[in-house]
Amino acid sequence: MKIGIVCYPTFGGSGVVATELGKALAQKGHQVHFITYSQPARLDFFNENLFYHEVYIPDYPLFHYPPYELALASKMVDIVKFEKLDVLHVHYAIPHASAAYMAKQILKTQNINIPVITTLHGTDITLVGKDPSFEPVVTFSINQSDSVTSVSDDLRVETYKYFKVEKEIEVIPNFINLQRFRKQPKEHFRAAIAPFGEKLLVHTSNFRQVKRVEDVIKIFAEVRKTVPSKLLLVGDGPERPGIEKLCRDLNICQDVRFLGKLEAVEEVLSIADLFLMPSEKESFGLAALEAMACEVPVISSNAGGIPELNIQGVTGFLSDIGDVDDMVKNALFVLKDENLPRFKAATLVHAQEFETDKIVPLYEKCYQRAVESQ
Ligand code: GMT
Repeated sequence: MKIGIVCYPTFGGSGVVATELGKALAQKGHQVHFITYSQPARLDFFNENLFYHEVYIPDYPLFHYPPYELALASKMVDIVKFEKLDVLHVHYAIPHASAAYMAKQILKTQNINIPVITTLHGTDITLVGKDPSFEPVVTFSINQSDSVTSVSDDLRVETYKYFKVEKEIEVIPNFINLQRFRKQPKEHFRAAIAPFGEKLLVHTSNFRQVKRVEDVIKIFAEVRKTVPSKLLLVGDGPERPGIEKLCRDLNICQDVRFLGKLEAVEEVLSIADLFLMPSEKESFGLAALEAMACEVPVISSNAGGIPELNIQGVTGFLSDIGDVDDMVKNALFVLKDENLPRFKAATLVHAQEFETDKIVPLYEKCYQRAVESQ
């Protein structure tokens, strides 16, 4: 098939999932066309089936807000026509689903029928989407999509709760490339970071409020009182200055390393003993799946779709949002030498259920159905 993929080309979860999906589809012989405003972060190699079309947004002094959605819709029209695409798959409802609707209507006037698949990723529903400034457009464009998928059952339920959606939403969970995300022999790295055999705790995120990075620090500050340990923080974002200050106030800076936006996160995960995800909201929790694939147990909140991924007492533990004491208790339990190997082994077994080869065919079937029903 010839598939157009629209996404945010950043390190954010939705962009990562869309890019990994495109790469997996290209490997299976489909022709995949990315339509984005810059090169997707993980699309940094050559493959004969992968194409990248940049959305150019003209600047004009009149535009206080450059009309990205219009430029995107125009680009979709152009690429669908010129490349003869079979299907358009847009990731993240705002503004991709509404831009796709506009493109579809324009193409209809030229007797071209293109099915649109919208994948909901989380914040497009639970945070920004339900804001009254966007809600009517989000509801409309979800209902106008030919197929709608969500990355967890919780997100599907939330979507029905907040929007008058008449469409059936198919749950297709996120997936993981186990060739890339696997425990690698990086003991030299571990020896450098934790020379006295300290345990390594890791958190990766975009350091936005919703991730509750403050809880990560509070959990770590308690854990290190009992278990000699270090904390590695991967990623960057608006909360970072406050988090750095908190580390200073708690006098734990010597045991906390800010690694910034690392591309090879699997190398850090390879030496980790515990992954912390105390998020306020999380439709799926892709970062936790990446950790599990590298055999790292997860201490998380029970927000959103996390319980569909992190299995209580098996791959880690879940606590109520903000219940730092419970997370500390659970972390100390998992980190015990007699418990850790069992949890590590279980995470890998569970991550295998989300392997690329098991999930990508679900998208292929979805495309096929959408094309056939045109
Ligand atoms: O978590 C973020 O802030 C980024 C966000 C995004 O839209 O890129 O991630 C969302 O989509 C990911 C991929 O499907 C999910 O794994 C994340 O759980 C989800 N984030 C939230 O729901 C807060």
